[in-house]
Amino acid sequence: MERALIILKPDAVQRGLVGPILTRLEQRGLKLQGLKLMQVDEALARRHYAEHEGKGFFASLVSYITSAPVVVAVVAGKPGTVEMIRTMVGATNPAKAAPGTIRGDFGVEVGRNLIHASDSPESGERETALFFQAEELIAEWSRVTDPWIYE
Ligand code: IDP
Ligand code: MG
Repeated sequence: MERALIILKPDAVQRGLVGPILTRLEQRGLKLQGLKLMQVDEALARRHYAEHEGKGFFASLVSYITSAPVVVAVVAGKPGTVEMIRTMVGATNPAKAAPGTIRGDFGVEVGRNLIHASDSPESGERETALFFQAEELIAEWSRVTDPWIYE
């Protein structure tokens, strides 16, 4: 199994898009391992986005992600899942994201792009550990639909 950390950013929560966005991931057949509402503090935001420190948008990114509650989820599937989720999420700038993607269907601006998704299996593990304690996750559970999703 491979997993991604998903953050439904403050704009997604404020706009009432938690359900519609999670529905897309569920409908695809992906399996939840963790899910919670939380407020990200500045320290966590800076660690999560450490790769962007020093860039012009870093301060506004930290301010955006800490501005109101977010919903975080860990979503798992077979190898290739992280890349598949990134395809579902769409380009970083919603104005350039393809229709049918989450950002392409719900957003218009890069500073309000609704969702974070890990960009590699390694990021998925690193980010999951940043946002969830081990006891908050259920890594192995069976679903009656599993054989109807995976051959
Ligand atoms: P990603 O979320 O598609 O992986 P990254 O390049 O990792 O995109 O950037 C992280 C986040 O930083 C983006 O989702 C977006 O919220 C913000 N961001 C990236 N580039 C810009 C920019 O040019 N202006 C404003 N915000 C940006
Ligand atoms: Mg990224």
